[in-house]
Amino acid sequence: MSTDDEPTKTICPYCGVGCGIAVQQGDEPADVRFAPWGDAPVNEGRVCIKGGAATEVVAHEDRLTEPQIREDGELRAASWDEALSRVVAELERIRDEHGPDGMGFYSSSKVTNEENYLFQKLARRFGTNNVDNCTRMCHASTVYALGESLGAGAMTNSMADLRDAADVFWIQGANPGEQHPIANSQYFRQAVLDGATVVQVDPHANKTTESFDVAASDRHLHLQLEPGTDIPLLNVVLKTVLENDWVDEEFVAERTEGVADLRETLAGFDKEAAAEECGVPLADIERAAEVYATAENAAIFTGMGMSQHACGVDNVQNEINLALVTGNVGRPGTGVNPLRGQNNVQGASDVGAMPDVLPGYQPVDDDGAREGVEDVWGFEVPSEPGLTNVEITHSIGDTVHGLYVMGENPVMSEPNANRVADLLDETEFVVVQDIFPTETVEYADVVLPATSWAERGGTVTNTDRRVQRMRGVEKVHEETRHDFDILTEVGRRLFGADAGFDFDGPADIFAELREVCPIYHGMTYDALGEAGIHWPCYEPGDEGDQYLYADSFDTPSGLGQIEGVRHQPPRETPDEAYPLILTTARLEEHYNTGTMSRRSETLSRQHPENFVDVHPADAERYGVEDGDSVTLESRRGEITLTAHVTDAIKEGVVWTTPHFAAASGNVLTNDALDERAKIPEYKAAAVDVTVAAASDEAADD
Ligand SMILES: Nc1nc2c(c(=O)[nH]1)N[C@H]1C(S)=C(S)[C@@H](COP(=O)(O)OP(=O)(O)OC[C@H]3O[C@@H](n4cnc5c(=O)[nH]c(N)nc54)[C@H](O)[C@@H]3O)O[C@H]1N2
Ligand SMILES: Nc1nc2c(c(=O)[nH]1)N[C@H]1C(S)=C(S)[C@@H](COP(=O)(O)OP(=O)(O)OC[C@H]3O[C@@H](n4cnc5c(=O)[nH]c(N)nc54)[C@H](O)[C@@H]3O)O[C@H]1N2
Ligand code: SF4
Ligand SMILES: [Mo]
Repeated sequence: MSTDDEPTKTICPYCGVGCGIAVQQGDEPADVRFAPWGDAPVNEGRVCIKGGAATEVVAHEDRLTEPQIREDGELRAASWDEALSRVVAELERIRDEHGPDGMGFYSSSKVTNEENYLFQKLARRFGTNNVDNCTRMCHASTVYALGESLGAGAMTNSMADLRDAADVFWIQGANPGEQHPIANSQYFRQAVLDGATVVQVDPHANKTTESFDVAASDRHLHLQLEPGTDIPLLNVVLKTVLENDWVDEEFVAERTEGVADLRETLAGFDKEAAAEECGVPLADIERAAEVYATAENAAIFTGMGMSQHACGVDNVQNEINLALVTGNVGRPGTGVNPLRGQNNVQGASDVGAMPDVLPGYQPVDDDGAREGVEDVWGFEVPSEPGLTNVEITHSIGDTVHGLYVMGENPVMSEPNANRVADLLDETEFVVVQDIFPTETVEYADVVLPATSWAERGGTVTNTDRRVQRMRGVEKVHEETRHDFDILTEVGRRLFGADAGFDFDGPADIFAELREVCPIYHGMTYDALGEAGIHWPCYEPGDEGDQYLYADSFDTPSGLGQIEGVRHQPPRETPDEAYPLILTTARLEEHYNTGTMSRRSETLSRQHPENFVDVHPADAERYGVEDGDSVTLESRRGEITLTAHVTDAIKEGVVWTTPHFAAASGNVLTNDALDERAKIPEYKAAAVDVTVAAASDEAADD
């Protein structure tokens, strides 16, 4: 390809906003540069710092460039034939010795719909439903609550209608200013400039706070609560709504059920005591309740601060309660809106890379649904739901003995990382298919090098359900293979030719995918064009609604489900030995386990290493000064990192990130799971802080 060629239009590999960007390849394949895509549908040419820097990692010197096999403890280069033969032999051995449920398959929100589709089909053809993707660690609880109470585990509204119609943004446990920057700047900020009010519920001040000037404005509010107290906070809000007759009685009567249960739950509820538990003045919560409940259109954004708790489902249920009692669902500018994480987390789930559902969220234990899919696939699908990804890890050595890890880095992303490392060490066989030598690769028996996001085509689905096409430039490294090529080859070797893995690229795979995935059925690969199509798209020409539930909910009764919930403290709370609450969250310039962002010069400049935010009062209590090297210790391990003393964080709470291998936040986190959604409690653990070494400056004083 020469420099005269038109840039290749594709989709940003980072977050779920789904911005269009273009890639320009020079005469050398490794010369891969960013180019703007001016009329891209979601972002119209604008990108955040990550989108602009995305091409920096494509030809990075650390890329995995050839297959590897572990021999005498060391990884060595191997041919594709040798590596794939080993994978197939080990998978067959594990199936013979332990049965098909002896394998766990981690799928990836970083790869396309077609690749996720192939991967879950491979797991199911192998005979197991033990297949999951990172949505489990992310919005599993949100998806569960929204699915049960409204109908679909997705945003109720779209970025565009929220921009045009919302009068209030209630942002709880989400930081769109850093995690979904273009949604924030191009959509939500417009509404705020037009007069919308922001209520932010977060223990930490961040760029969302800054971008709306929340602290300085009389209009906006920041409720800086203690982590894990979102249920009592929302119960104060709900009780205030009930007391003041801010209930939308007509909506509640016609469109919901369960309000009596909510009234009963809140009957003896003590607002004063609850506010104290949250660490937020009661008057502030009451004012926030009034702002939300008296607005014409009020929208809720919900993020990891809500979902990543052992009570994650109930956290989100309480937001649903608030939206339903005030009639804030089913119109533009309202609803309960999870901004999805990775660029294809929505799609990975849509196409069935989950242990309990087939493509299109058809339950695996529904005989009719299974038969429909089996007719197309030509093999029997196991009828029992499989294990979720964290459950797979926790079952290693018990029922699970082998792992196929595609585009995930569980050694860093799962909670209680030291335990995860020990378990992976015990696993009989691990194959990792990635683009970089991740921390998980250190436990791999076979490493399969994939091409990166910029080098291949396929489709991805963004946070407001828009299915868009990615397009690839020429491969940078000859020996790498596209994930879809690797998977079709593994499928053919495991199950033979004509066993359902003979595909000729993404368009061919998409054609089968739409046969078994009703919500994608009306789309064709060609019809997606440059604008993409929103699901649900049952028949050609359908275009998914901008907002859901205008007339009814997709629940068995057609009514929205209200259900009172009570405070459940985090599984681990502070005590004398571990007196502080740790929460972990993200930075704008880094991305998840950092495999890509740490390798980008532009992105790693701002925060080259991990740090912990400590409140000035806690700093004084524990003798910590800004810049000190401190040790954070939990019951599960310890890390050493730099202290930032700042009142951006609530007193009694410390805040760090999961982005850095050298001081990985997940060494400390608790692996307690929400019972229903199985999401881990990344957002609350008890820790202790001690000074490891004073900063130079402090030492000089
Ligand atoms: N720059 C960047 N963008 C990303 C990512 C990234 O790593 N970097 N990751 C992507 C992914 S996979 C995801 S899922 C999304 C996540 O996007 P968000 O949902 O915004 O995720 P976080 O930053 O983890 O957490 C959001 C906020 O929750 C707050 N919080 C912590 N504990 C609590 C609590 O108990 N209650 C409340 N109310 N708030 C709490 C944190 O202080 C933080 O400000 O971002 C996506 N976009
Ligand atoms: N403490 C704490 N831990 C957390 C969170 C938190 O808030 N706090 N958040 C959780 C959340 S929301 C999420 S989503 C998870 C994310 O957990 P993971 O999905 O494990 O983390 P990523 O760093 O996104 O890993 C993606 C992997 O895909 C690889 N990759 C990129 N492109 C390709 C490709 O084209 N092909 C292949 N085969 N591989 C590719 C990358 O190199 C990387 O290794 O982390 C969770 N962990
Ligand atoms: S907002 Fe998300 S999709 Fe858009 S450029 Fe930034 S990281 Fe990429
Ligand atoms: Mo995520």
